[in-house]
Amino acid sequence: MVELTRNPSVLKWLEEKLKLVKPDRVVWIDGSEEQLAKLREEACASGELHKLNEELLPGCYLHRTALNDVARVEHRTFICTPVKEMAGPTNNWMAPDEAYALLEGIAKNSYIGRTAYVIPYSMGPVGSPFSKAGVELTDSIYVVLNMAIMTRVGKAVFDVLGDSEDWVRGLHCRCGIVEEQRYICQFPQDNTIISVNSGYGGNVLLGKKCFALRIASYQGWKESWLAEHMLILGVENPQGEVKYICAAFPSACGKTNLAMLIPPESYRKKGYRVWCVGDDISWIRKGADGRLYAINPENGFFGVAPGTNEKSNPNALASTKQGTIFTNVVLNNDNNTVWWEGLDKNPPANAIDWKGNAWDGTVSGEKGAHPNSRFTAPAKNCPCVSSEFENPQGVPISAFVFGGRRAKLAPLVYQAFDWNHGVFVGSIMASETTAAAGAVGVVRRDPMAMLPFCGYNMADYWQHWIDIGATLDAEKAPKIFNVNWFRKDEEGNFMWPGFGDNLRVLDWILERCEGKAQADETAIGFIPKAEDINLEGIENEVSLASLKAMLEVDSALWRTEAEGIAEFYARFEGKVPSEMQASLEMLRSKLA
Ligand code: GTP
Ligand code: SPV
Ligand code: MN
Repeated sequence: MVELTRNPSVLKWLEEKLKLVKPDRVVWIDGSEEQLAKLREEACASGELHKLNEELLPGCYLHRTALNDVARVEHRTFICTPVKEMAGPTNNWMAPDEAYALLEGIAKNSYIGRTAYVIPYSMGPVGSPFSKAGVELTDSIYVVLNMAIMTRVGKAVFDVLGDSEDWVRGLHCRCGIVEEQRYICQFPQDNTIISVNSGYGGNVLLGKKCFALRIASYQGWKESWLAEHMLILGVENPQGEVKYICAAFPSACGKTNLAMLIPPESYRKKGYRVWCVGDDISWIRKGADGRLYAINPENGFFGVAPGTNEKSNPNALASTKQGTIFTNVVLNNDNNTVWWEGLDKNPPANAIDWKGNAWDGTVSGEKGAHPNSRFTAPAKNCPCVSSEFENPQGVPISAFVFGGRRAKLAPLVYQAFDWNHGVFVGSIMASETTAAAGAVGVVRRDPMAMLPFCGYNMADYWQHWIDIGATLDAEKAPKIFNVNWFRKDEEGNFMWPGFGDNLRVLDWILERCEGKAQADETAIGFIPKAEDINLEGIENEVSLASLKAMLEVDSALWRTEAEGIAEFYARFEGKVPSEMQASLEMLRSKLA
């Protein structure tokens, strides 16, 4: 085996892990196209991947997971800190000793007859001051090929790491994909992740949720930065100035869509453009000029396929036209391409569904693609990828936007009174759950869209947000907002057209950041005057009356909500920062 590094901590860890899992052979991933091409071929030969039509989808592949392994498993995801209180009431917790014993027992000998792949990867541009290195040991070619799209992989990562011990250890073992033995464990104190018995996305691409959010949020707490479940986009105005926004929405609630939005025609004509820096994760630090800067630690998009189409998100669709791995979508046998619900109105008749069964989309009552089926696409494919995508210093952030799926209650948009109130606004996020986390449509609290991803006690995390704010000059601190694209009318229809039209709301947000647009002060925050949301071109779709209804603050509903928030805060047993308790009391008294 050709080792790619002499870093003693890497070699020692690998020796230990390889002794445990006992592979037949070890392959170091050097990041070369030649090596990846060989692995793709091997995966096709074994059936792990299916090669798609080279003319229509060059370099693209389809993969189907096991039927029991189609999404993250939050109930089997653990934060393993020395004491339970460090993980907090919103995380599953296991004592580190117990977790190591349990998982090493499962991992033991699990690579026998298989190949071990050693993946050195960087979250963030290699060598950026924001970036961090990881090594993932896996027995899955699918993981190698996905990591090669989602992160920067190869020898350069080791060259920058040198002999440092500051890298994240990640062990992934497919084992038998046994649901009852599936564990996704994070050990923040040890920079370590162990994932067993899964082959699905967020459970096994360890650079993503396990490292870039759970471990990184803990590192950020210790090192004074933030790791967030946020997209990053740039809005370019007709004068050519670009302002950047970070937005946190729960899984499958519109980050990829917003990050790549195409401005409505009236905006396009004026010269507005939107640039995508990231669609899922932000790492945020204070820059030398006192502003907050963000990078996207990833290098690709692991996006929700269903609903992605030429109208909803043409940029995402374009991103999947080459070098993409599709997971759990429909295979169209007629032309060896892929299909999913919401791609177009012509489901293939001669097809294979995500379960691997023959499927006729013209008659079948069942869905052909899994609701959480995904594409893994290189960021460089995206037609609107930002010129700042590789900028090692990141981009300066003007606004933070929080948002969830709320059929009622949350208005289309509102602005927090100040930073600390903004932390409160983020903390009270709630959303109807989606297929990304299993059960669909239940309202649950999801503070900052980080409920499944915060690697330590969420009360400490809120305090960390407040502490970061305290280091910022008020005029340099990003302004904080909340949006809700998902409000429904009495008949259950979405009231707001969403997608590209969301730029109309971002427009108001950026005007507020510049101190331009007007607003009304309400109990929950600043609400736009309906006339200030630009409806040019959609006047027939959205009436002023309907817009006013979307901006309404229903005091009775909010009073109930405030009690729900108080109950949620009570779970933290006195640890919720006093600034947030004060915001809750202020809300209650304003609503009374
Ligand atoms: P993760 O990758 O799971 O973190 O999710 P994401 O937040 O990137 O989700 P994505 O953008 O893929 O959202 C997918 C779902 O949100 C699809 O069902 C879309 O149809 C829906 N969606 C996105 N934007 C809008 C919108 O503006 N309005 C409405 N009504 N639905 C939207
Ligand atoms: C999410 O669920 O928020 C995702 C997909 O972005 S996964 O990588 O599977 O977590
Ligand atoms: Mn996500």
